Order: sequence, then C-alpha cells, then structure tokens
Amino acid sequence: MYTPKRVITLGQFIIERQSDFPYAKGELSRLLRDIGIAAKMVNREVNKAGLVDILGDYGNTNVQGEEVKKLDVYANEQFISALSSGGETCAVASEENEEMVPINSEISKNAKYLVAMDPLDGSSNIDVNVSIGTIFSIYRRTTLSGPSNLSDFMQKGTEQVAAGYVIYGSSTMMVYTTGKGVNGFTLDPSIGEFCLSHPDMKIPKLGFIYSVNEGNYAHFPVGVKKFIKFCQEEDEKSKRPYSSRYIGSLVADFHRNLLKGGIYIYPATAKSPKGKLRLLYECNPLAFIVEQAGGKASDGFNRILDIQPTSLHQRTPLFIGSPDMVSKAEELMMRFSQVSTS
Ligand code: AHM
Ligand code: MG
Repeated sequence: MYTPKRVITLGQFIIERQSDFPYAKGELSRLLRDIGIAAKMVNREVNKAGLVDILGDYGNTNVQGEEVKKLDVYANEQFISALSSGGETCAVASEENEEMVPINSEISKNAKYLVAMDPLDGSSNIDVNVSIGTIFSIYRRTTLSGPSNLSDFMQKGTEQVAAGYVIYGSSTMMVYTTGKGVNGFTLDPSIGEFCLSHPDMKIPKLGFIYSVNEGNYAHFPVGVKKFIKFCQEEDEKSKRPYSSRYIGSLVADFHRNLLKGGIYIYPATAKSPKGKLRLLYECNPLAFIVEQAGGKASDGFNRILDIQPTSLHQRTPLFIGSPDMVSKAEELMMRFSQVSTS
C-alpha cells in the first residue's frame, strides 16, 4: 500500500519540539517562527536581485517611483521589523547597526530574548548570483528588568539558546539548533513553507575539503600555511591532497562543509590581525551549530564558544568544520605559534 511521505513544515516542527525547551512557554517557538517569516520576505527580494536593471538599481528609484533599497539594508529592516512585531525580542545586535537596537514596542515590554544577526552575509556576492545567507543567534537577556543594555549581549557563545542560518542558494534553506541537534528545512516555493529536508544533521568526522582565501597566503600565520601545505600533500592513505573550495560567502562555504565534511578558515592576517569575521553574529552561531552536528569551532587555539565578548562587533579568527580537520589545524597553530615567518 502506498503511504504518502509526511511533510513536516518548520512551523509544525517548532511546535512539536517546543517541550525540548527548559522554559517552554512558546516564546522561543514564536521567535523562530518570526525569523522564518522574515527569511521568506528576504528570499523573495534576493530572487529579484537580477532584475535590478529592469526594476531599477539599488539606491535609485524603481518604475513605481519607490526607492530600491540595497538588499542588505532591506534584509536588516525586514528582520528587525519581524522581531519587533513578534513581541519576544527585547534587543537586536546587527552587522548593519553600529549600536545595539532596543525594541521598545508595547508588545515587547516583557520580552526575554536578544537576537544577534548578520542579516545578509556575503553581500559582495549578491550582484553576481552567488549564494548568500542570514546568520542569527538567540540569547536570554541577563538583566532582569527595564530596558535591555549592552551587557546583555556580552555573553559567551555557550549561553546561546538557539542559532541558525538561512542560505539563499540554488534552493533556500533554514538550518537551526536549539541545543538538541541540528535540523535543516528547504523552502518549497510552491507552498511558501520551509519543509524538513535534513533531519538531525551530522558533519563527517573527517572531510576532504579546505576553504580559505589563499590570496591572503603571504599574510597568514605559519600554522595556517603549514596546514594548507598539509592539505595539498600527496598521501594516498589519508586521501590527500584535499580539494580547495572557497565561495567567499561564509554561510555557503559552511553549509557545504557541514554536509560533505571539510574545514573553513578565516585566520588573523597582517591586514586583519584579529581576523575578519564577527564573534557575536557570524562565528558563535555557526560554532553552536557545528558542535551540535558533531564538529568543532576554534580561533586556532581556543573554543569559539568560550570566548568572552567585550564588544558588539568584536572579530575573531575562525577555524570551523569537521572535528579531525580543526584539531589538526589547531595542532599546527600551536606548534608554530612562536614562528613569525615561514
Ligand atoms: P561581510 O559580512 O562583509 O559579507 O563579510 C563576511 C564575508 C564572509 O561571508 C566570507 O566568508 C568572507 O567575508 C570573505 O572574505 P574575503 O573576501 O576576505 O575572503
Ligand atoms: Mg557578514
């Protein structure tokens, strides 16, 4: 007898898993639902990006006489608006805003959650039809009452209650964790719903892909140079050389490595001595996800999730992916940490 496969939407999945949360009152579920809705709006605009020549350039006026916003600005506004009207978020930290954005709506006055996000990461890839993404991280506020303040955001990544990303690629997916494994949902455009497509995602222990911007090689720490050479060496037993794959869109590079196994590295360089990527809304959420999927995330020496933030837009080097690859990179970073040139 034919039994149709049950399609589980993101909304259903969130409700079914609500009892996983220690303080299950539905607030976090509603917050995740709000993020899902904003992601669909952003997805719609991202898909239109190639039409700017017809509809009007970003920053100019379109044929209807409306101003066409840059997509990263649009995404930022869309997420903040969804979080403000959802009522569960008391403040947002975003790559697009220098300062934290307090949410002061009447409906949010008892809100317990903070969201740190990069509303549209990899924005240099938008105009060339390459995958981009949204990254988000959710914390409970630490101050007990009154308006939220910056200190609420100065929590280690270990304190995240949920984190996720949306990838706008050949299909659009949302992947998230609440600390009980990682699940991926693919947007079915015909019904406008994210549907569970990748339950309980696990990253391979060892992968065969390394992702790093080798154009910066001359300025890399010696440990990273040694690791790259290790990846390129011929060794049949360990299936080296590994493949090099670098999109230059963190979410897309991370997503591929999560599925196939691999390591993504953005180290400190002479130009960016603290690395390029931001701890709060790029590295911590992906570190939480990768650990939940059985992987590892490090700054080369220490676990990303253990770093104490001291500012909203703090940067950190990032080594993230299959655990055996990250451990190997850490070993070389430590072994050559005192060497200043190759
Ligand atoms: P952005 O937040 O300004 O888009 O920068 C982050 C992006 C990541 O998506 C990507 O992995 C990295 O910057 C690429 O940087 P580079 O061009 O230096 O390799
Ligand atoms: Mg970014």
